[in-house]
Amino acid sequence: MSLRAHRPVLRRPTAAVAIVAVLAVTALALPQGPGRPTLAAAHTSVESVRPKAGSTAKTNITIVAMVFEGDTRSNKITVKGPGGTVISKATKRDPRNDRRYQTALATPVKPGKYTASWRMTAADGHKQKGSWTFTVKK
Ligand SMILES: [Cu+2]
Repeated sequence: MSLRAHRPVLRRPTAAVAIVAVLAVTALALPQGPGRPTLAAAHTSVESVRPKAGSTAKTNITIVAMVFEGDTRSNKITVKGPGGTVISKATKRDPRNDRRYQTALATPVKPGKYTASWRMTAADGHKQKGSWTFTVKK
């Protein structure tokens, strides 16, 4: 399971601090609001998933959802059940929040082990992926 997204590998901490400081100052100088350029937006990580990793859901589950910590361009969630059967439908982004995604599931969902995999492109263009598992019981 890798809920955490990739982190930048910075060999020179002092340089990293300088870059962050420049970006922070630049971000402060930019106008705020939805139209704000995403200059300072870095690659991001997962804030939360539903159902939670390692949790048990009931067979009446209809949605798998994700929230990222930062802005994203796109994301695709694929949910596979017993035997590798894909039960997720198209991934939809919240039209008002580019950090939130969900997919409807083909119902009824059978009891068993499920894996939700995701492939996301962050606002900075970096591609990231990960997965988590949950169980469905009657
Ligand atoms: Cu990145």
